[in-house]
Amino acid sequence: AGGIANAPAPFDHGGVKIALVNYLSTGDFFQAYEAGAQKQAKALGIDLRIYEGRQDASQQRDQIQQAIDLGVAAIVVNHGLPESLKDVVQQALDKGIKVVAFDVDLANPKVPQVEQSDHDLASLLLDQAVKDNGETFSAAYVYVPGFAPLDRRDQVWQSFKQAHPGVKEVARFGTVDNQIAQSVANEASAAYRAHPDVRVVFAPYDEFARGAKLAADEVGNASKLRIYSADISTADIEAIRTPGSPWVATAATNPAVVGAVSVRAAALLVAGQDPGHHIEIKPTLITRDDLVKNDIHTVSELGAKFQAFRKSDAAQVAWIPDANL
Ligand code: SR1
Repeated sequence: AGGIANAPAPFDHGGVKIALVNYLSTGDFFQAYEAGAQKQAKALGIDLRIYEGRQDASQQRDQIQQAIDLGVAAIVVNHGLPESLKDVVQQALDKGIKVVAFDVDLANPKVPQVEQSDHDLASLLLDQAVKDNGETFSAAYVYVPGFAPLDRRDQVWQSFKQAHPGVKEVARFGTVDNQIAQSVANEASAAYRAHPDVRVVFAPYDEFARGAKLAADEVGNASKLRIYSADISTADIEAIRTPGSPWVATAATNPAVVGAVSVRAAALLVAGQDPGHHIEIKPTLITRDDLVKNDIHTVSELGAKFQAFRKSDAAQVAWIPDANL
């Protein structure tokens, strides 16, 4: 790949190798994240090596080791289990390789952390849940501990319940076993049958919301439920828009933008520039009413309405070309 005129070294010559090492790769969010990372890499003349994630901590460690051996200039670590990554990431840093983490807290001052402002994301959803359902309702909560974004969203859910004593969490379940949506649907069906009073499902990951919706369709309680999720994809938009769908709102960024930001942060480090330690991409609340009123069917149509779905200023400087997402 060629160099970029007026870019600092080594981007003025091109051919910079960067690795994107994933823990999770399946599902709309992660596919769009990778596509955004790839587009930003192309615009920067970066040779991006993508290592697929199979939710396997030891495989992810091996892949980081492989990236080190390949002599990459930087590694973007996308999700993962901190305890299995910290030492191998330190080995990369010791060799002068730059590291950026998306949604995994490596607790290392040399590793910038990219996140989607998860506290804001959960607050937007829960404020909307109160607007739609009032202060008193029985809720089902979909959660799997150990994932940084889900843990941050969980902190907001715990404080929300304390501040809203009329909200009762009557069921909690969750899994990231493949296929995630179908596995969650199996658990959700059992929960809906055991707790017919559930009116709200807080499912802050789109695969969870898809499962919660599938279960409602199967159990036949969709007309009594409202599901609040995180994330957005074109398939999610169609599921939310379906007449009678219980999935009424989501709080989301464009994952392609998040992927592009992650690569830009790595590029800045490689160029000896500081992207900041905490890099946040702010989410937007999207309700079914917004989608229907504005006749939005795809993520790119969403971008026409909300600027935040087209680009972010995070880790952006003049010499970095637009990713053209
Ligand atoms: C299993 S963690 C899933 C979350 O990671 C990203 O932050 C997405 O927003 C998704 O909800």
